[in-house]
Amino acid sequence: MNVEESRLPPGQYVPRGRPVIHYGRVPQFKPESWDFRVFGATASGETHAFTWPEFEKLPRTSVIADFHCVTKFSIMGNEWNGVSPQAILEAAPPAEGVRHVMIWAEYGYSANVRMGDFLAPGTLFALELDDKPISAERGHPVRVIVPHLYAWKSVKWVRAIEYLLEDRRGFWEDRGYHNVADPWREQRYSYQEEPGEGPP
Ligand SMILES: Nc1nc2c(c(=O)[nH]1)N[C@H]1C(S)=C(S)[C@@H](COP(=O)(O)O)O[C@H]1N2
Ligand SMILES: [Mo]
Repeated sequence: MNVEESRLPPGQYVPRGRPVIHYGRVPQFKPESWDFRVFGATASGETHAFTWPEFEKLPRTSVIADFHCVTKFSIMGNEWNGVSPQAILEAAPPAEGVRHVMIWAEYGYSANVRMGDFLAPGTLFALELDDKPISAERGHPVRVIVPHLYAWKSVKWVRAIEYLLEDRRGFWEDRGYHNVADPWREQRYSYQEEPGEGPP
């Protein structure tokens, strides 16, 4: 087994090239009207909004990670640079009791993650891939990367996060996909969920 194979979760393969996939159209980035909102159960009870110049100035960090789509391809060794979820959490803290986060994109696409996955070391609000700004079709200007979960949780064109006091399903989780989505456990479909892994 070579290194790449040992890094591949069960059932995954490495394709030629780097596929691009998403549901719907690629949105147009308008820096003047773009904002990033933190809403739901915030500690202050208020929504916090970052403008593009504010968001761009947040401290940056890099993550090198593989990327696993539930349709079974994996893209290995991507270098992402961007803003850590901790930086956003510090600027707009959640209320006590928040254990889940809904990540929202343009056009209403969403994915829910547990707070532990949101704050995991690899999770990032990425602005760059391999030293270049993220391309339009890969999520420009900002996409989330949750590399340890199936890639539908890695929301492109992210515009908001919502702090949840109760877990709730996002776009694909509501359409038959697993609420947690750990590729190492092949958590692909919602029928595989164990008690406690999804909303009641
Ligand atoms: N906003 C948005 N983000 C999305 C999607 C989408 O349809 N809309 N698709 C997800 C899925 S299923 C995958 S596999 C990855 C694909 O990312 P890529 O195009 O960079 O390979 O984006 C994820 N993020
Ligand atoms: Mo995917």
